[in-house]
Amino acid sequence: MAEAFPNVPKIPYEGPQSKNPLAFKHYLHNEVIGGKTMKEHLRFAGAYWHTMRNELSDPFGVGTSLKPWDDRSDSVENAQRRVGVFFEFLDKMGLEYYCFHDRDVAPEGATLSESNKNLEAVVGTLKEHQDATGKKLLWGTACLFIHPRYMHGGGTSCSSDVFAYSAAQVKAAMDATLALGGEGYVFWGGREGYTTLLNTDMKRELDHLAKLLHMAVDYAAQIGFKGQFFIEPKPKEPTTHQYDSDAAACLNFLREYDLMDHFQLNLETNHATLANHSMQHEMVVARNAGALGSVDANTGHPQLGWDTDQFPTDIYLTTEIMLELLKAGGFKQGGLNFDAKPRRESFEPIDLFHAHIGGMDAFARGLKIAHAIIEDGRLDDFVAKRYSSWDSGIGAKIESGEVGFSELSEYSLSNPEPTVESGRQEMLENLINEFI
Ligand code: XUL
Ligand code: CO
Repeated sequence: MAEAFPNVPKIPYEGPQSKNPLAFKHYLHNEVIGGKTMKEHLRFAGAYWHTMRNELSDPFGVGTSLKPWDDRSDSVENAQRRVGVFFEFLDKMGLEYYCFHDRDVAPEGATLSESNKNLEAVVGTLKEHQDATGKKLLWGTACLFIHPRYMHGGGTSCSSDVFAYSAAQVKAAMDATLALGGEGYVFWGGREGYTTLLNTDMKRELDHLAKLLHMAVDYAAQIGFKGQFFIEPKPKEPTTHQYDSDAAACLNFLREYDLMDHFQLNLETNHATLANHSMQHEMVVARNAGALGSVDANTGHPQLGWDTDQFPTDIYLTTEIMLELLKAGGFKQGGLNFDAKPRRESFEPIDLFHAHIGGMDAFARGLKIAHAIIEDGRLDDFVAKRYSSWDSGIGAKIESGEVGFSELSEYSLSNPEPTVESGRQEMLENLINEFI
């Protein structure tokens, strides 16, 4: 097949002085930072749905994206041709991993059995390209939100037939993920939420969602799928309220339904923003629960209140993400998946390259800066010192459970008024800026 991007070379590293828009300025895949290469730390993945399938439409206008290789038909041949283009893209970008939904890679057929056959055919093509290039599948997932049958949800639909269909679709997507050696499998609750409580039995819907996840865990054991399951929190869009609204809500759900041993979180920056949290907040919540699994790397726009899925370019953001990730010991089966699309006005194939270069460079800088901040030690020392009253004396007794209200009343009555120290937020913000 002729190249889809004949004018784009394999993106080289040229360093910070380079003015070449098709070169990395900071991402040098084999540069070692703290004992691991950048590639090993960052585990970048390309998102099939945005890169190959996003037409860049918005509610007021049709798609603008130019994809000369795509005949826009729903044929399996067209789907298979896209795979070749995608792997050329991954190769030229130096992306080691990719992620997909079943329906991005293969067309939905007239029946479930036709859809399954289409998926199997395209999985065969994906496998051939993986084998030929060494690229790997980070995670797979099932699209339980586009087709009208899922208007009331998949696992949380009011219809038990739709639940059954969802299970069938997840089964096929898990089979595909296993066949491709996927390192993970994601559940993003596409329409698992409600539009109005007037027609909703929330308890029943949540019970059913948990059933679907338990079935997935059982099926993984049955087929020998060793990948990590992830839940991806998001508070709204498309529904008014999504049950997996943020990291804390997901963790509560996983604990309530005895799923903590089987799931970690796949956190997405734009979803954190929609939940009125910072991404760092979501990362800390997940890390504290030992459930920081994977990251969908993107960002929203401060003036737009929706899921704009922009490429991450903010160095403060990538630094915060990498700080939390390094503290969590890095990725195991997760990675940094660019769940992001160029703007509608950036409609040419070359824009896909600029977008990913920017995101990868921003994370390379975030990694270097976060590593330097940790090595420097002043930030961690400050926090440790701030809590040092808990390391001995009365603090240690409280933490170990040796004392209760009576002892603490006695203690406070016999001691002077407590003194407290400044939180030094501004000093710490300046400290971070020393490294940016
Ligand atoms: C939607 C979203 C999804 C998931 C996978 O906002 O982030 O693309 O990442 O279903
Ligand atoms: Co996502």
